[in-house]
Amino acid sequence: MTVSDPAQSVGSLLPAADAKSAMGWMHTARFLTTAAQLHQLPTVEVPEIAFVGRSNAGKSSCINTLTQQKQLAFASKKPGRTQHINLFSLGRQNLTDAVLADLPGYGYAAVSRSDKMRWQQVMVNYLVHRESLTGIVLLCDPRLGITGLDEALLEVVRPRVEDGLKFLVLLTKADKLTRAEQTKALSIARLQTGGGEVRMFSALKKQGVDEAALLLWQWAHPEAQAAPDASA
Ligand SMILES: Nc1nc2c(ncn2[C@@H]2O[C@H](COP(=O)(O)OP(=O)(O)O)[C@@H](O)[C@H]2O)c(=O)[nH]1
Ligand SMILES: [Mg+2]
Repeated sequence: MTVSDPAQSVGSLLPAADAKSAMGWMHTARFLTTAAQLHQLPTVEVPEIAFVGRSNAGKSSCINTLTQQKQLAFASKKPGRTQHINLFSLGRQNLTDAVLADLPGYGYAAVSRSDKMRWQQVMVNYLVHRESLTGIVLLCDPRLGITGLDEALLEVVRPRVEDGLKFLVLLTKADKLTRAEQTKALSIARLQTGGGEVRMFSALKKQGVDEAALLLWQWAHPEAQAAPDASA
């Protein structure tokens, strides 16, 4: 199975999206497939954006909020899929123009050491070798900050980020922090990620949702950014 690039048929001069159309685009997300290993994933010829983070960081809530669909991350919770890479297609039917990848959360204490090692290997394999991988969204609970496991993941993807892989850190559950705590959490995370893109996000209060959707749309449609701004 191959998900091919619709760019040829759509044409390359896409108008730049606003937050509303980016949210509409996110809402088109639908389950594509699930796999336990990198080699079982279909070849994807459109940009693929992976969501990663510690278990309980708020990844499912974030994906549900961004796609405005309760049942989507539920697909990842089906028995047998919790340790799988789950792919979701984005774009109008038959015009898939991006894929979201939901990677299992790491750092869950109640998992055996051998399961952790096996999963780490799948994750590293995916992050290092997945050809269609265009961007990564790392979700962190700001009350924990960027932990050792998150840093290990950052280390794994560093060469690809230096090579142009897009990267966004979302500090989740912003509603649990005061304004001052949010500002502080942002500065610390920016320092820890070497000045990378870091934003606050709350699934509960819908904070940072439009901004994240717009950024992901731009990652998936780099050709649109280069197009002249009609409103200028
Ligand atoms: N207050 C608050 N709680 C959240 C938010 N996002 C997730 N949570 C809670 O954090 C816990 C873990 O969320 P979940 O999305 O399942 O995390 P995952 O394990 O990373 O997929 C759940 O109890 C959620 O209700 C948020 O924006 N605000
Ligand atoms: Mg989850």
